[in-house]
Amino acid sequence: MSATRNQTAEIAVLLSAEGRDAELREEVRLGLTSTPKELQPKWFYDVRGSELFDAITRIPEYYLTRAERSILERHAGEIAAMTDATTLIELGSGTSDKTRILLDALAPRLFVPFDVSEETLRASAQRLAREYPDLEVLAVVGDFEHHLPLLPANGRRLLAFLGSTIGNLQPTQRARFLNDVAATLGDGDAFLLGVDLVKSPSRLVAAYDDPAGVTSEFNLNVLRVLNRELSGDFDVSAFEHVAHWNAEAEWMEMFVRSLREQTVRLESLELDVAFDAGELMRTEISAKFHLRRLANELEAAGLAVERWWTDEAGDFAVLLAWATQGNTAPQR
Ligand code: SAH
Ligand code: AVI
Repeated sequence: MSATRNQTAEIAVLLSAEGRDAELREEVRLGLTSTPKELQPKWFYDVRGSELFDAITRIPEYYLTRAERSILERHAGEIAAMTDATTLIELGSGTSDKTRILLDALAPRLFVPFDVSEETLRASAQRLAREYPDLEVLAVVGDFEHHLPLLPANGRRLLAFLGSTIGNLQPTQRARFLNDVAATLGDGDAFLLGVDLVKSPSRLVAAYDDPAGVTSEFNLNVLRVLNRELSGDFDVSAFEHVAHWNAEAEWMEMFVRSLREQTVRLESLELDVAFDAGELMRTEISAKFHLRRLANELEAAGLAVERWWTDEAGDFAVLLAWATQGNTAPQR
């Protein structure tokens, strides 16, 4: 894959609209016919969903983005010196807002924002290409659960996965993903992972159930996605947002709760879905981590944690790791 400069990003599509549609249909059919019902969080991110997530990052209760930004601001120079990367790849890049801190410190030759949400990715990649005229920007539309082996392999790479998006994967998905990351990293490539840490349930619930109702809008938006993409007739006003701390699993979970007994039709799937009054459908988990335990998990997947940093309050952490099998960290 090569890219044209002139302040324009090149776009590579690994996940076609047809491929995405087929996956959406399969996952939604499975999720809505299971007991309990469940949807995968990656369907949140249509254009409106990405805008709503962006708004979430600015609400006072959602400390995650600010905490991660403060870590990057303080340690990006160190990360750049330790990795010496010439290519920065960002998985689940969204608007690549915090990434600018890494771009400024690293000054890589190539930046590869990677996301499943095509329109948001295209817009933010073009914005970055204009802002950084000397940077080659190659945006990749793909799914990080399927397409890691297809990432460009130019130069020494830093693979960043920020925002604690890893927490949105179920433990089995997470283990598979970490194995894929380890298999993808070549000699001297590094993995930079941002994670939210376990803390008081009251702060966590406030972060996922803000009084302004932005998270509620974000959550319920997934029903609008299904209405549009699958010719559904969800009455969004007949559902409400629920955020709950699952103490046993140590994750926040979001649900939509049916406010009445109702049947929803998804015409494209020729599927009628019955909801009881009060029935919960899970739309997201957001796991919270203990650093030592997470480092062991990375180790088991073949990733050796070299360093981690937290913000001053100890709310959030950024870890830097190398693959252990056949790979070596850069000599310093
Ligand atoms: N990294 C940014 C955005 C986080 S929002 C930040 O830290 O603020 C999560 C992002 O991951 C969204 O842009 C969403 O489209 C993307 N995403 C979710 N699941 C994905 C998947 N399976 N493959 C690729 N991108 C995914
Ligand atoms: C993208 N992801 C890490 C966010 C999170 O905190 O789990 C999505 C989100 N859900 C509710 N608020 C934000």
